[in-house]
Amino acid sequence: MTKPYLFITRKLPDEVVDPFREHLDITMWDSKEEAVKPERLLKEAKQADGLLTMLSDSIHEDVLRQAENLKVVANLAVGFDNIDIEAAKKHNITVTNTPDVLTETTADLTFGLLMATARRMMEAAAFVKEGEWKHWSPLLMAGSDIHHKTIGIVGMGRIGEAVAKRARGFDMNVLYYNRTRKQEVEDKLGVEYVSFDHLINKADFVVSLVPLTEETEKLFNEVVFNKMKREAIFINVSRGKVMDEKALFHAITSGEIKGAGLDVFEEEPISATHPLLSLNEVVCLPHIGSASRETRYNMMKLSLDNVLNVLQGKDPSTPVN
Ligand code: 8YV
Repeated sequence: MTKPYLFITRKLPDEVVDPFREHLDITMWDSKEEAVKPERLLKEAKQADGLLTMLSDSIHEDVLRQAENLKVVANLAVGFDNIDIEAAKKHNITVTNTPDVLTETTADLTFGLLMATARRMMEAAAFVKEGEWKHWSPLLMAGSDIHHKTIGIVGMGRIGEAVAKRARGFDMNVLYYNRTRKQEVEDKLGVEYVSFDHLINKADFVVSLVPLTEETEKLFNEVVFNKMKREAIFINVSRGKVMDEKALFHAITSGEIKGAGLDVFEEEPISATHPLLSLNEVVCLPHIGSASRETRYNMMKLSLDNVLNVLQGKDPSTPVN
């Protein structure tokens, strides 16, 4: 009997993929540098039973319509804004994601980025490395305190809750805004539900953890940055398109806010000439929220399990649609 065909849009480690070869005929895109080209992706989608995709693969209606055998798209991410979920439903294609396994790891990175930005760690490390540390002075690389400050979390999902837990460990006052109020999180962690405007006005650290949707696109814009405290630090670990980068650049350079820690950008990857990279007050990371070895292995394993389950007629453990 022929095995179902799975195309994986990046090279994953053989030790993760090989055990699945017993049940699946698997091809992986093998360039380590380049993303799979849309033409190749379409060609594969037309013949595949399953696709294992990354955020940078755009799986839109046009691909799904032509993918006659396709039964499952397993996205190696908790977010799925790269996939047209409505079109997948229409064509009876199951979409899965990787929630839970990346929650704590992404919260670690979020808090680390907040600390690195507030305490100017990247700037200070570069200062030492470049041989600039010639003497001590009272305000050398002085940053902002974190403990006992107010953090405003926009988007109280699983990762939001895990960030709130870390913030409480630092004796921070935690405000949050979410479409729906989370009473159980309030009871458990002593966090306070406020309006978006209140949060923007009061928070010393504004942390974006919202998914990218029509409602959240450019949610953090000129008007919003303008309402933040002058000492506020903006942290974005969700999606670049929820912020207006030009407005952010302007807000920092004109002193409307203090700085930003960014793991995501409007268009990724960014080049070395990106204007935000020229600012000492901004720490930029290459979208590594979930990038610990342990978590990435768990995400890959979960995605492959989801593919196999769907192709064997079983329910995947983390379906989106
Ligand atoms: C991705 C992410 O895992 O899960 C998400 O939604 O943004 C990251 O954790 C990473 O970009 C790989 O696709």
